[in-house]
Amino acid sequence: MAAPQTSLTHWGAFTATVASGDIASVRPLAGDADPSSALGNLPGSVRHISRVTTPAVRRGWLKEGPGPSSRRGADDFVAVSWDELAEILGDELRRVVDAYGNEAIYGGSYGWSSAGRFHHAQSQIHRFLNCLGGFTFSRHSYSLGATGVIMPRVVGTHDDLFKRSTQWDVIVEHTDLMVCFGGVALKNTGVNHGGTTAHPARDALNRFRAKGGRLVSISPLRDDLDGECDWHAPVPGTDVAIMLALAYVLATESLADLDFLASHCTGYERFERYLLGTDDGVPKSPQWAAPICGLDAGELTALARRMASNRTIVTVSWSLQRTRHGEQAPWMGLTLAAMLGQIGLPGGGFGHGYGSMNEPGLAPVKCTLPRLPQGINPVRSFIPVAAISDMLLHPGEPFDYNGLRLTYPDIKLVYWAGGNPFHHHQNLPRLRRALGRPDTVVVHEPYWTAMAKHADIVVPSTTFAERDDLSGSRNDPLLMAMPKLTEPYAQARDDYDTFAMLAERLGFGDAFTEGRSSREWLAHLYENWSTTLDFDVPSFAEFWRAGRLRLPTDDGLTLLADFRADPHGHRLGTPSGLIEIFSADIDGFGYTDCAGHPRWYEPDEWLGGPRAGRFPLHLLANQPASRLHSQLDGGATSMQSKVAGREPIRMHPDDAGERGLDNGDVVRVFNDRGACLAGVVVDDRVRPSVVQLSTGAWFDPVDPSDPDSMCAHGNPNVLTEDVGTSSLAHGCTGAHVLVQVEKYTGVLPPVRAHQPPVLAPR
Ligand SMILES: Nc1nc2c(c(=O)[nH]1)N[C@H]1C(S)=C(S)[C@@H](COP(=O)(O)OP(=O)(O)OC[C@H]3O[C@@H](n4cnc5c(=O)[nH]c(N)nc54)[C@H](O)[C@@H]3O)O[C@H]1N2
Ligand SMILES: Nc1nc2c(c(=O)[nH]1)N[C@H]1C(S)=C(S)[C@@H](COP(=O)(O)OP(=O)(O)OC[C@H]3O[C@@H](n4cnc5c(=O)[nH]c(N)nc54)[C@H](O)[C@@H]3O)O[C@H]1N2
Ligand SMILES: [Mo]
Repeated sequence: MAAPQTSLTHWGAFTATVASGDIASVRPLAGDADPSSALGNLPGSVRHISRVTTPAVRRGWLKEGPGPSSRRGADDFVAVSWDELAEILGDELRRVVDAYGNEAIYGGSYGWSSAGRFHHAQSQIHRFLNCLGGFTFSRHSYSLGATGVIMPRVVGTHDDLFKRSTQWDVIVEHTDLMVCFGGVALKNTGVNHGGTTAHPARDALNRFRAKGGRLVSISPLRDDLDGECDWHAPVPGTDVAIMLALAYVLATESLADLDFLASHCTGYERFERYLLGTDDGVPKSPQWAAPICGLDAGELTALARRMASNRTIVTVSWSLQRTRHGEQAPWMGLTLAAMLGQIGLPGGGFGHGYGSMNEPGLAPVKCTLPRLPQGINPVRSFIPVAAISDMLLHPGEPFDYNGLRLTYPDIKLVYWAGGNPFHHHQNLPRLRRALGRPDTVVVHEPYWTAMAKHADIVVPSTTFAERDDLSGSRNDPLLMAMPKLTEPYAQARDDYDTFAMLAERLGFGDAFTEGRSSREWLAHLYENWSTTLDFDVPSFAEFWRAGRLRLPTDDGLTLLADFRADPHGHRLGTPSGLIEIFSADIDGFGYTDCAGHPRWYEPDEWLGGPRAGRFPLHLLANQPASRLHSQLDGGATSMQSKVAGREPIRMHPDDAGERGLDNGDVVRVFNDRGACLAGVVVDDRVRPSVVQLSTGAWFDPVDPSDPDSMCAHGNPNVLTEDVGTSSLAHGCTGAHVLVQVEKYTGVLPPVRAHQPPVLAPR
């Protein structure tokens, strides 16, 4: 056994022992107060049965050549050599570019891949495709699709809401009351994009309580805020109605800070007409909200008064914007905080994403980070990221996005590296049909995910454990060396080496590699970066030997403190320079699903609407506690969470009893879009009429040749609707869906999700 080595993932840093070419054990980094249990998925991940061991081509594609096909996801694969792969893939890229132009390549390639800065699959593929002449790209993320469009328009930024959020220490010291829409789900703070070396949120909440701070959690799940708090369990998706009711009390009881609204905001008067019902005759009072949200009007009134008489921070989790009309919750949360007048005061104001990611509440580093230059994309064609199926199914058709009228391009080749659309996208039956449309689908993957199984050309990638890299995350004080832990498994290659090989073949090898090996790139990125700093750092060799480098951080931040102190000197990046409670620009777009000020819209997928008559349970497809998305779903922590081999579905004892269900039963979860199996966990911490089935179980169609086939494993995206948040952002709406649940009485299909497909030699 080699000496233990330290490395890191998006869910934490650790020291690993390695044996027989695989990770044997991991220990969290010393000093991490609350390490993520997902570290338990790492042992055995290098040689897991689901690894892609060879370059492979779908049999039908090899036989018939490029073209639309309904066989994607159902066909066998043929193993090919690296030389054959280079020829096949190089020729196909050339064919598509020559015949249709670079716009016909979709290279948005959304996904989290691994934590290193250099072997970041999305950066690698974008650099490669830019060298090839460009590609149709995607904007924003599944995480923050709505926020990424609405918040820059109304508060001038979205990144700074997280990067420069009010820090935990400031909250502990100054806040009296933390009102948390969506709770502060500690399971999610395990994770940070780019890696994280410490997890301070749990300790911060405990210190906050010990100092007398009070927590209010507004969430359908009790354990979204672990430990003592006032829990209000609303009907999911009704937070905007709740916030309006709180705002109404502030407005009508002279508790709103009119000075702050006049000096730092614009458009309050317009909004207030809506709030009071001046024009529509509907005052958005607690009495109005109560039947919508299922909370008591008196309790809402009392909460509003309490908020006004304390140093209060209003926090909105990211989940609230991953639903239809998702623009409204962060906008209305900001508006509510503005009415309280505490934005920019220590411990008061607004927060977005506490308990969504580790980052909010942590100090940002005072510098940029090393980054692989991606080059320039001359192609202007793009989609909002969650419009992938719409794009593939509707080439040439117009669509609305953020005030623009755009057209979907005609995609011939889809090229993915570092993401799993069968994890992240909604309505998988529709996605399967959409993926039947292009001529060719290429996927780089370490594992046989459903996306790899739906590809025509599969390229085996190394994992982070099989190559040298370095980390870096904007709110993490440590830059970490990520040394190779073991040799690449089977025929896996670094994405960089695959792209370098293809670039060479296509005639732009030097432009892509600049003559550097990946190890030389690491030193180059580090050294280039170090020249941009106004402080000294050790040489790359010294950094690599030490294994980590502590970066200076900006401590003690309060979100928007500068703006509060001097709204003219620190104008926001909005048209008015102020917080826009009314946005003339958005109003001018004339969208029926996103007006000029925050307002309540009834979603289709909610318990108060007609659809609930057929599908009476509200399913929360939230982030899994046992892993990051679909990554390492076959690992120990993830597998231990399964029930009868299926993803657990949590439900209230009343809903279970009504259906004759008990712990350990396998159920069919269904609606008119699809169905999946799941394993029952009965739990009174779930609000009645709500069920929770986290994302991430690998999609496992019982009949792979039928796009509507049931998933045997429990992937909630067979159920979710593929619709954008609104015409403004077209963000992901996967968080919520209405379903019915019944005991599964048929013969249980085996779970084959982690098995590789049939692989024949050529
Ligand atoms: N219903 C519903 N759906 C959702 C959500 C929800 O709340 N509800 N949440 C959404 C959110 S917020 C997100 S961010 C997305 C996440 O969606 P994704 O980011 O697409 O999910 P991951 O499982 O992280 O996929 C990363 C893939 O990269 C692969 N990988 C790892 N390292 C490498 C590498 O070095 N090279 C290559 N080529 N591949 C690598 C992994 O094996 C894995 O398959 O899901 C979204 N989908
Ligand atoms: N362990 C783990 N952590 C993760 C991830 C992971 O895969 N695993 N993914 C990471 C990523 S990429 C992202 S973007 C973030 C996402 O962060 P979030 O979007 O905040 O995460 P979720 O777990 O989907 O939702 C948090 C909680 O919000 C509650 N909620 C859902 N709908 C509603 C609603 O309508 N009203 C109210 N009041 N509450 C609601 C749910 O009960 C849920 O548990 O998580 C990150 N953290
Ligand atoms: Mo995300």
